[in-house]
Amino acid sequence: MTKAVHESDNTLDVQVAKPGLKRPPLFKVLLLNDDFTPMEFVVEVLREFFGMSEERATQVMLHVHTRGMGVCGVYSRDVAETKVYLVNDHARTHQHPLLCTMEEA
Ligand code: TYC
Repeated sequence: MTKAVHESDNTLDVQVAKPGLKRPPLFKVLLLNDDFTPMEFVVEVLREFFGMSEERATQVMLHVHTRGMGVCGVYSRDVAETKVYLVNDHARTHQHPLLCTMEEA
């Protein structure tokens, strides 16, 4: 509860706080296009880390290839951060420049 005392006229405003239960934010995990990562590697990443079918992974890969970036999925902050870390680590391990990032949905 917030109280504002006005000493000039001895009045008191009282504001009842709203219940503090905001929904936690969601985050989009994004894949960025580049000129070097093989298409087949990107499809494997989408299958392995985002549970996509071959068909869906191919659609998303081609979307990223033609539009520059695309959404792999929407997750809580912790899950999104982990996916970004794992995908970037996997790409680096295989010496591909593929980049994954996240933004609030
Ligand atoms: N543009 C890449 C190529 O022509 C393919 C690619 C697709 C790379 C999606 C990254 O996130 C990406 N080999």
